[in-house]
Amino acid sequence: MSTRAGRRLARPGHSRWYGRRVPTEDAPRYGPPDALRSPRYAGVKTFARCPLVESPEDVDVAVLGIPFDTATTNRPGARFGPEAIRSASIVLRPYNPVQDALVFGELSVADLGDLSVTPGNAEKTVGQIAEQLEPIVRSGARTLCLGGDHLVVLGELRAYAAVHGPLGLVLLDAHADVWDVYVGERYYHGSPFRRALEEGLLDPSRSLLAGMRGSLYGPGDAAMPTDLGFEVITCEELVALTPEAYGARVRARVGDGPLFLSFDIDVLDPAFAPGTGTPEAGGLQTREALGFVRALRGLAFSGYDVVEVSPPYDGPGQPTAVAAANIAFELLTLDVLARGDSG
Ligand SMILES: [Mn+2]
Repeated sequence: MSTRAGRRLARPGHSRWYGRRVPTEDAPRYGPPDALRSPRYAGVKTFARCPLVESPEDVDVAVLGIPFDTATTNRPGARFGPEAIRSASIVLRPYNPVQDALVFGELSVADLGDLSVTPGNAEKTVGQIAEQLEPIVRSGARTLCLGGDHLVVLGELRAYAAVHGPLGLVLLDAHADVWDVYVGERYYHGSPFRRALEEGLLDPSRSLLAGMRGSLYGPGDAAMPTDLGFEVITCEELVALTPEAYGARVRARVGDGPLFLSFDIDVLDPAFAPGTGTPEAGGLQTREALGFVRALRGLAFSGYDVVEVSPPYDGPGQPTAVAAANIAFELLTLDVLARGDSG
């Protein structure tokens, strides 16, 4: 790269790879390049074609992959989830018409690459995730993490709680993930929220878990999350609610204080999201899930994730990864709607 090109590409409002991004002087520093100058399928597959950067400086939302699936109990493969979601995300356009939000253009969004993990060591990996995320959280950026099996959220919550204190949790998931021990292991993808409670990372009285369904180990399992202080909306109840009614339930529950939103792709029916670690029949359609997420507009979340995408089990056309990428876009939209363009 010539010196002149280096200066040109370093200017705010420019992408490293594709040249000029948004034709205004006060545009945020980072965002996807203009697809009318280079097609959306071109280039390195970062999230939504946002630039790959190392520092959270000038970043409103940092997208990170967590390529880890050691804590999976059934179908592995979520270690490849970030890569698949990134590939599916390249066709995201800047504007969300349903929410009337110019996501890329109001938010500075960058892909900060993948976190370091240790395949085969779940407990160590949780610590690594927390250690790597905490400085990004301290910088003031929100994070949108792409899993990875659901245990990764424990590392995310450690980082956020270290900065903000205990968080309210809004969870969309087929499972409450509050089981205790599985085949002798305390750190697995069915236990992160029980571990988070034990560590004081969550405020269950400000948390609402929705979408739970499927067979259980015994009659006591269904009451487990409520016994721990969480509110639960089962999938059977959820599908009978309008998105607005669901949004009202969440608002009534979470009150004021820091919030985290975790979206497990297995809340979708396996017909819509076959590529996941623990599929459960009778879930949401992709369209319904988008509606429930959109109904959270106005809530200010500190962090977000989309987890449990397992590409080896995905179908032709990668419907699971496509759904995950679009859910991620809705999460970014929530961030715009909650904060405006100031980040
Ligand atoms: Mn889960």
